[in-house]
Amino acid sequence: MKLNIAVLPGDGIGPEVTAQAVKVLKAVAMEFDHLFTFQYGLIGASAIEKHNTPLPEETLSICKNADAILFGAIGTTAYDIDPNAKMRPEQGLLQLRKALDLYANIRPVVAYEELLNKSSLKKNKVKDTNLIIYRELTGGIYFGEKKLSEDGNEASDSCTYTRKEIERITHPAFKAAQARSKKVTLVDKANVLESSRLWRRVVQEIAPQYPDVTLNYMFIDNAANELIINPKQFDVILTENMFGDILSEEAGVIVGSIGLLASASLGDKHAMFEPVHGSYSPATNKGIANPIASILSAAMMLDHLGLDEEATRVRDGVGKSLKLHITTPDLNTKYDNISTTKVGDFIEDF
Ligand code: GGG
Repeated sequence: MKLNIAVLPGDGIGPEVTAQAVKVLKAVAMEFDHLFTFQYGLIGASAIEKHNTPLPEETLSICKNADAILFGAIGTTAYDIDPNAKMRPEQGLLQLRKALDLYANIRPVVAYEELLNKSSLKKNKVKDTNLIIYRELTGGIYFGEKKLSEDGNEASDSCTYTRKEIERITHPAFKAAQARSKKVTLVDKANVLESSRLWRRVVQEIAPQYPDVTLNYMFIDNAANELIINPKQFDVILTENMFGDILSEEAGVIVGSIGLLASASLGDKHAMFEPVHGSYSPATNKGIANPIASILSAAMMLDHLGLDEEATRVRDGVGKSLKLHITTPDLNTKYDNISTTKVGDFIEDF
């Protein structure tokens, strides 16, 4: 199979972890006799530095013409601490999601048997956790109107959702539940927010089309608590953009490290794959960043492209690395000095 993959390493630890995923994809192409070509593009802080925009036209064009996109991470401390920055690296990622209409962000959270003692939670609470977050990705407060008064003393961000935006993420979430444990939990703040009440109305209207799936509801504050107290109760979590962003980062606590969580961002025409974690600037080039989230994102890409056997080969490599403690320091208490590259090498050679 011939595939054209766009690679956007981004900022901070993004380039290091993405390099490991590309290495693994190259090994898979060799082993299974595929031809994968990789086209690189700048995005985020590195793009601002070179092109004075977080999402250059050239990058967008590479992505539009690719079969799939592998994304790293975005943002740097310099921008994080400067509230007056005229441009922000994160705009590059948000603009890209919008331009490609990547509305469904799918984030699996699966507890590895080998890592049960790495979780901050008790083993018996974590064991058998297997949930998936369906996060709406192109609407809500991240894309709403932003205002700052002239005197700089008042600011607002508005949260808007349309029926269509809710419908098009609700269907894939229910379909996913049908193939899993047949339970959808809609996470919202319907006791306070009008936009959440629209979510409830639309999801309640769609639910009867999936009679084998049970729908229940949870307010975001309660869900943040329940995710830690009893993660096993969840199957598919369906939620809006910002709540999904926060809940999926929280889920890193369950599995032992945010460095394990992968994601797919899907639209009707394009597909992008990226680790849940951000750019974690302080760790840049120290060799301590966990590449597994990026490598598992590459596995999700292979799944999406119908290369199931290849995806399994990558996941088996990850499983073996965890079993043998070939992991970066966020997970490793057994060996010192297992670097980002060494983990990538192991999974590449597996
Ligand atoms: N790989 C994910 C990443 O770079 N996240 C940084 C970030 O700020 N993301 C915003 C978002 O996911 O909405």
